[in-house]
Amino acid sequence: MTEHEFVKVPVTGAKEIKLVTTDAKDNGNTADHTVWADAKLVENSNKLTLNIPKSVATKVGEPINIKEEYSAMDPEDGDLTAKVKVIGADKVRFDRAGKYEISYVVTDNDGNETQKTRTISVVNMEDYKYLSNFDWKSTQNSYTAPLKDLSISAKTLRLTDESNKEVAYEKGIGAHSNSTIVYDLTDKQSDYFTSFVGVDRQMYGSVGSVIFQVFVDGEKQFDSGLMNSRDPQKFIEINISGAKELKLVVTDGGNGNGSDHATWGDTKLHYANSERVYTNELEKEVEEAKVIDKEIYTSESFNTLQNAIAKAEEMLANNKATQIEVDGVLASIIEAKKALVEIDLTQVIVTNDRYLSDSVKKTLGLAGDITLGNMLKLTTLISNSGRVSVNSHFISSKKHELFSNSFSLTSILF
Ligand SMILES: [Ca+2]
Ligand SMILES: [Ca+2]
Repeated sequence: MTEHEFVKVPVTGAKEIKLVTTDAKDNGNTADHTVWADAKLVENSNKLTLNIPKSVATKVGEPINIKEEYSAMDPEDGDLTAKVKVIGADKVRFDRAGKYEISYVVTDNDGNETQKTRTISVVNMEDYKYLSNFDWKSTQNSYTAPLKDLSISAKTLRLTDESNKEVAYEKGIGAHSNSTIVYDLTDKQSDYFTSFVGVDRQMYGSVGSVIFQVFVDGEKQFDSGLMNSRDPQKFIEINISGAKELKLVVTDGGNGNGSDHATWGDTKLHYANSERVYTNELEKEVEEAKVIDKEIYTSESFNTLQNAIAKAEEMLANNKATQIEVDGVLASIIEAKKALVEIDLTQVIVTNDRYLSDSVKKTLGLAGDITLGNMLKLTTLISNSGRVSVNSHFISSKKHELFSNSFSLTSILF
């Protein structure tokens, strides 16, 4: 060997590597200065770094951009971002509550697959659990411990509304400044926290004055400012998707804790409910399918649609179907609609009864042949002799015969 050569040898799983240089047989070892240049062990690792966006939550009807940035960097192959496959992003529906998973999958040049998943939670705010149904993790109180579902004076939780009227809440927390209540959110699968807050109505007109604060994972997400005893309640709504800890704080507002009855009213954790079943699309489709004109389609194709409609109506009436079942029937109606076969209305009607034929033409004002379409327009036909009388109901009840290729008008009418 006279020139340099690049050598690449797989050593996966090997225990020993031995580098050998010989004298290339016959000419001895004179001047055999050999060099292993830039010798290195390259790791074909699966230590790829895949960065994906965080799981997020939004409300039904409030779409968010889910095509956020992601990246894939492999120690050996470099930037593999272009090879990342995003799966499930097209299945996210912002018009339906649910938890939608988006997976990011990338395979490096050595075949190592890396996958990460995040969840898009779409929340109907009517899906909630009351916070007071859970135990808090800890409380710190300078005066007295908080109460679940009662004001701090052990009465109904009450606040003051915008028009200065009393509002009562069955659920919530009664606290007294200074108060800190901590909840562990890791087992609660919630996406939004909501609550009304204010000085309890019990202390209306008193010196009671407090400040409410909400911390999510140690970060302050809400501050009520100073609330006096006559102030109307304030509403809190915080996105807590993916959060681990919720901390509810009441301070004394700087004037001491006298009369500081602080009420957290109607305090809720809202979640993305995958069990919620949406039937609005099915209802709309059934409504539209029911007014389809049966006259212009073959009985067979029209009956298929009728069966799908009947199944849908049964499903809508019993109210027990899952979303998958509802969507299945919806698909079958859409399919049946597409598969409707139109009757050939240009088909010419044949009759040997000249008299009858003339009567039909006269009634419809026709000059040429009588077509099936003409017949379906026929609402009344009375021959001059008075022996023929037919209406559209009769015609449609005879559709099978009308549709067959070998009928004659007389066979229908007599
Ligand atoms: Ca690699
Ligand atoms: Ca105070």
